[in-house]
Amino acid sequence: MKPGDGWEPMRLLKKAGFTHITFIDAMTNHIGDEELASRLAGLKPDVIGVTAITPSIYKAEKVLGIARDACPQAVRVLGGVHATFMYKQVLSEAPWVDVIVRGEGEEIFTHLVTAIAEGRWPQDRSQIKGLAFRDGEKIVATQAAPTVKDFDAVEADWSMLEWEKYIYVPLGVRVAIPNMARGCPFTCSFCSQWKFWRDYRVRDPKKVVDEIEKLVNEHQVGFFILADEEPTINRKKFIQFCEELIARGLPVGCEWIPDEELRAKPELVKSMSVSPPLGFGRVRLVRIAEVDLQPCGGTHVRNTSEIGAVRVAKIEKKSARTRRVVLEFA
Ligand code: B12
Ligand code: SF4
Repeated sequence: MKPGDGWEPMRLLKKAGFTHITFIDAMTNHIGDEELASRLAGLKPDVIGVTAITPSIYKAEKVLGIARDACPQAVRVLGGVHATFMYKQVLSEAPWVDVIVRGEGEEIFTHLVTAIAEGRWPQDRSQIKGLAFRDGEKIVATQAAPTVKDFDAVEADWSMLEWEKYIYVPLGVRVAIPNMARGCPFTCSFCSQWKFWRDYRVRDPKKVVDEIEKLVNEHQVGFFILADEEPTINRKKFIQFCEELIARGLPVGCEWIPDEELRAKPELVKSMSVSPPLGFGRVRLVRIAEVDLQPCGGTHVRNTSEIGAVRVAKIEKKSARTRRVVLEFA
């Protein structure tokens, strides 16, 4: 797992009173099978949840196989995009998976864990929406659960992470993936995302910036990837998001590095068409708090709020994957 992967459900679980949660990131911590088995046996959990995208599905199935041997009393749950679509195949090839949570995990997982805690598992499982499980030789999928309607309330439980382990290598800073939107208004035939999230929902940009600010202040995160398929589709919200970020008044500072260091770190150059002035022995880098660091020889404000109010004038499509956001003074 990496920051963002599948753990929004944890926050809702805690809210529902299930506070005894342990998060194990076996991938990041290079935890081998034996060590994992002994940690699970020591924890004696009631429920074990694992996430997977397609490339990690066999590993995830194996982890739940280890869980079956290490703590057979626990209910073994698999969630995430692969199992959601491929539940028949997964339950056939890994019959030790007790149940699959299909789609958004927050509410379904809370209903499932509540049923387990109240002793209603497995007899009530067919009443819980959004599940798939084996019933003898049959594979049963219950009715699809509704999507999460109060998307603004969705915020990951970032306190569960050992932050020093989640580094965006090119910049050497901590990385997080806040959720800005779910779904997509388009329906490209090759894409799973609109089908997975179903309703297209965008969070209140102010709340996303609040979350980013908290991640910067509380966990010293320096790099963000927005979990959002196409942030510029909802222009109004994306513009609000940019304006809100600017309005937070993040400090702007300067640092100097030798020319050789910049040559060794080409990733610091973000604007392909403007190369930084080399040949003077050292290059000035401009740092905007933990948000940005790049070479620039021009004049700068000390704080983004000194710029005053700005608005996004237009968003130009420069290529299939690149947008230019043009700002102007309000
Ligand atoms: C940001 C991102 C990245 C980032 C960070 C990845 C990371 N590991 O965090 C980067 C750029 C590194 C990346 C890389 C890759 N990515 Co990517 N990525 C995304 C993106 C845009 C957002 C991920 C996210 O944070 N989503 C928000 C979280 C909350 O969603 P979620 O994890 O699915 O969890 C929800 C449910 O699935 C469920 N759930 C999930 N797990 C569990 C577990 C339990 C027990 C329960 C109950 C519920 C549950 O509940 C959650 C809340 O509702 C998604 C698309 C998307 N919008 O999700 C693609 C996506 C996950 N990536 C995808 C792919 C293919 C990859 C790569 C394999 C690409 C490649 N060829 O290299 C690599 C794999 C890297 C890796 N080892 O993880 C695909 C996976 C498709 C598939 N068939 O599985 C996706 C879905 C995009 C797509 N449609 O193509 N990715
Ligand atoms: S996320 Fe991208 S590829 Fe998928 S439906 Fe939307 S526009 Fe198409």
